[in-house]
Amino acid sequence: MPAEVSNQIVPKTIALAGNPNSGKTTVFNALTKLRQKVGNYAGVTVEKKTGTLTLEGGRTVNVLDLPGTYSLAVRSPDEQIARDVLLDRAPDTPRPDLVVCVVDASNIERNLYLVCQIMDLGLPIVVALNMMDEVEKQGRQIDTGALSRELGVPVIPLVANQGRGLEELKEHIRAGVRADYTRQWRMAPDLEEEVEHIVRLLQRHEGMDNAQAFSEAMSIFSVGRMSENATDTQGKFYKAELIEQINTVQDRLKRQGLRARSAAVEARYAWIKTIIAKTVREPKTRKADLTERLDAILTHRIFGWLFFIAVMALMFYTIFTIASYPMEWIDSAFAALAGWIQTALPDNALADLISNGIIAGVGGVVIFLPQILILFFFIGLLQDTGYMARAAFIMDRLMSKVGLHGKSFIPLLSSYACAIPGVMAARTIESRRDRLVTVMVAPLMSCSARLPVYTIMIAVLIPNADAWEKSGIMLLMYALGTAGVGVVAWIFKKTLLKSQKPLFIMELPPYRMPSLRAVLLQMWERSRQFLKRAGTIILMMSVALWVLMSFPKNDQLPASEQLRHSVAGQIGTAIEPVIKPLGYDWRIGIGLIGSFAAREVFVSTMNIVFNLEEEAETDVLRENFRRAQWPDGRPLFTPLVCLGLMVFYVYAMQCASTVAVVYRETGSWQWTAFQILYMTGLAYLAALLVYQGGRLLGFE
Ligand SMILES: Nc1nc2c(ncn2[C@@H]2O[C@H](COP(=O)(O)OP(=O)(O)OP(=O)(O)O)[C@@H](O)[C@H]2O)c(=O)[nH]1
Ligand SMILES: [Mg+2]
Repeated sequence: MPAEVSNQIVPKTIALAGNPNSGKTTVFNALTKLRQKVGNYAGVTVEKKTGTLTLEGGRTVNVLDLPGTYSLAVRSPDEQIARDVLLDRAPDTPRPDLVVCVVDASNIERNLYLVCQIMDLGLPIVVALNMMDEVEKQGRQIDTGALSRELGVPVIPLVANQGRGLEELKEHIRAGVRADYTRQWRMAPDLEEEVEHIVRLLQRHEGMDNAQAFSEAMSIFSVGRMSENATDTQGKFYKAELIEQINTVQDRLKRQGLRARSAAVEARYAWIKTIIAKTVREPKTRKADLTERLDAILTHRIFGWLFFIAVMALMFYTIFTIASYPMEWIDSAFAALAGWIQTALPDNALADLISNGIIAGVGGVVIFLPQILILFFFIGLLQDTGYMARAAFIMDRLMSKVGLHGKSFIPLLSSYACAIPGVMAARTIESRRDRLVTVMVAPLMSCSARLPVYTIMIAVLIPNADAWEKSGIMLLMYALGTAGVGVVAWIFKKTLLKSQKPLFIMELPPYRMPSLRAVLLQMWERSRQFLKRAGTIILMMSVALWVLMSFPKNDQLPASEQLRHSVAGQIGTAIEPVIKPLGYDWRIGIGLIGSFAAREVFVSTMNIVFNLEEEAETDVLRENFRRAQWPDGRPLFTPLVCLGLMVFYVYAMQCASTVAVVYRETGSWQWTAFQILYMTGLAYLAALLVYQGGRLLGFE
């Protein structure tokens, strides 16, 4: 083995680091064959993910996908995760022995800043120069060989989403790596001298190596004068003697008006500029590209909104039209299954549980799978084209009035799909208070689990409506949720969580052709979760509710009275006085209580309710709804009740999984409990307003 490669090591753990939206997860998925979510906006990955890369020859390497970050000076929790791993402060993760810096080559200058900071850590580095296709489109040329020589680290051009360059990257990992570059950027000589002084102190007192000591010195400078109980990046306490000496240096710098931190930023950028000048050739002429032309319309003050509303309306229209066919197939399949069970099994409690409990409950929810698929097809398109970031941008204009900024909108828009990723995406927000406000309001956005409830209520409300009318009502529900977010956030910002209006910094990524794979992947992933919910939480709730609705059996009572005297019926009856002002009877009460576990459970519960009731002549829920009556013969599901129920589900926090995630992300059961209470209260008031207000106006 030649001497010069003898100190190369084959890495055991590699980390993918880079700016947000530079393609880290795309590279990660390609290396590990996993399917983590990618999307064309900043802040898709907010947790670190681990996978395994199998190299030619069978050797395996751990791969870490990190959240994107612009610099190692941390501002938000997701960036903190990336920084902790790189500085070896993450207790559960070994320090990577190779960092693959994924660089968005079409934004090379800004991206190299992080590369430069990571180089200061002294770890072996490979630069994965991604998005080379976009560089070509821009008409620029990057001399990757020269770039590698100038930086002193390997540079591998990549088009990760087409799989180009990945073999070279793997080959590089296999061949082994080492850190044999030196820092090339320099600050003013007297500053350098002082930095050097501290580096020597750290080496002597703390036993750090040169690179460790340097990055430690830079972070000491960024904090300023050290306190008595300062700790190093490993969390170890500094010796008092060392702190004193370091503070002497800091004081001296201050007297001379030298600012190490900003000097380092400038020096890094100056170095990057010289590298860019030597390695990047700009096109002679530049015309406005597609992104700029599209954005002139799509982020326009008026047209931007019109387009957004049109997209949403189209989405719902498709959901109502195309989805209705497969929904009918699923429905008849379940009906056939239930019929077969009834004939195949003797007429006993088990048959009843299967056909009236499980099939009615789970089947009643699974029917909605086609709608969920279509919803996620659209959401996937919006995310992968880059339109999502524009939607956040136009919303920002409105929402800055209530004190929320654009960064809250990615979490909120994600909550249209599901509040869980939405709440987690709030990690990208720097200010703790703004993060908390976002978490508190995110579940008010209508998620996919509301779809079944809305759909069924709309079908009862306007039986003969066409798909456009149905879409209109659906759009209204989504708008009500979004408006609720605005109002509630505004109140929070005025009262409990006062903070300054944050600066709006959000990147608008270029529009990209959506990758069909990424969209299909998300549809698949989401449907899997939806079906898993149906098979677990909904199944369990269906069985539990069936038991509560079937027992105790009372032979003295006529069959039609059995349900009412069951445990569930008695609970429903007990809360009837509370919900009667909303126009609901005890049967709806059972549905409301059941759906505290998950919103879809409302639909499955009502299915079970009407299947158990003797007079039910049909399995079709909306028919049963239309036929349901109060004891005095008045119809139960009047238009106002349907509308009120929808509005109730717009605002109510009926989702145990979201509650769990909110608790995890806020770390506070007080805030978690508060959220459940305020949302339930809001839901009740809104439904009351619809029902009683509507009656005052003469509707029924
Ligand atoms: N044109 C082009 N697009 C790419 C390339 N690599 C990734 N993309 C797209 O860029 C977008 C961002 O990719 P991600 O892999 O989610 O980026 P990330 O760095 O993980 O982003 P965060 O998790 O938000 O930090 C996605 O829409 C990808 O499909 C590439 O080489 N060329
Ligand atoms: Mg990512």
